[in-house]
Amino acid sequence: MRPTITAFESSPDRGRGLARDMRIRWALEEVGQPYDVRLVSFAEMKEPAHLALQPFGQIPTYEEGHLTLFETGAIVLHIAERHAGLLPDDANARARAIAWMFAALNTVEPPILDRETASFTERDKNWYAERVPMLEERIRVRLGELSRRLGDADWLDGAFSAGDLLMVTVLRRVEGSALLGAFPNLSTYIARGEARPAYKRAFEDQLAVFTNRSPTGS
Ligand SMILES: N[C@@H](CCC(=O)N[C@@H](CS)C(=O)NCC(=O)O)C(=O)O
Repeated sequence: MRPTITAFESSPDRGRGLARDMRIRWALEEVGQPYDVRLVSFAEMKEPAHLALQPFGQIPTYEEGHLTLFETGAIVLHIAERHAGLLPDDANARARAIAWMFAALNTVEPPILDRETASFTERDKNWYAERVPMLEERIRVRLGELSRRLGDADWLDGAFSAGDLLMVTVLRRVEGSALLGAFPNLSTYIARGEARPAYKRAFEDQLAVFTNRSPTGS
């Protein structure tokens, strides 16, 4: 059954692919599952119809027949469990790939989001200048740990998995920043993810929302 996801009608990143619908688009492209996209405005996201799908008034959501899901981790896991290509067949390797999905969202993303949120909401506060180096140091620690574990491998644990998909989308939030500069293997890792044909199709489709180009045909 063809799923429908929601995405920003007007994303603050103007199509840089940082909005989290990108994770779902990429996962669906990886497994070759066509999908529809319903664009929602910020106002609509806070209205009862959308809150029934996503209790926190956010995107993305995922509807497939009688199933409605929210939370990108849960949605990517659902897609990965029902299609080949995003999780290994071996039970232990599969469990490790799922652990990397959690690591991306629970361990690596939080310090990156803390820094982002502070830059949006605390910039005018007198403590901001003092707080930023501390927030950046927390990110640096995590990136260092991840960089050491990745080493010169292509992916986090064997073949590309849903764990890599989520990790790359998380790391893209600091792409181009000095924070990532100290970890060239992470920059190469992101580039490796971005070079995947499925990533490119997903990226073009989310960008098309802003440039009014036709989607690639998902
Ligand atoms: N943990 C959620 C986070 C969802 C989220 O933060 N979505 C953002 C867009 S990327 C959003 O809808 N922001 C608007 C808002 O929170 O009002 C997930 O992974 O799905």
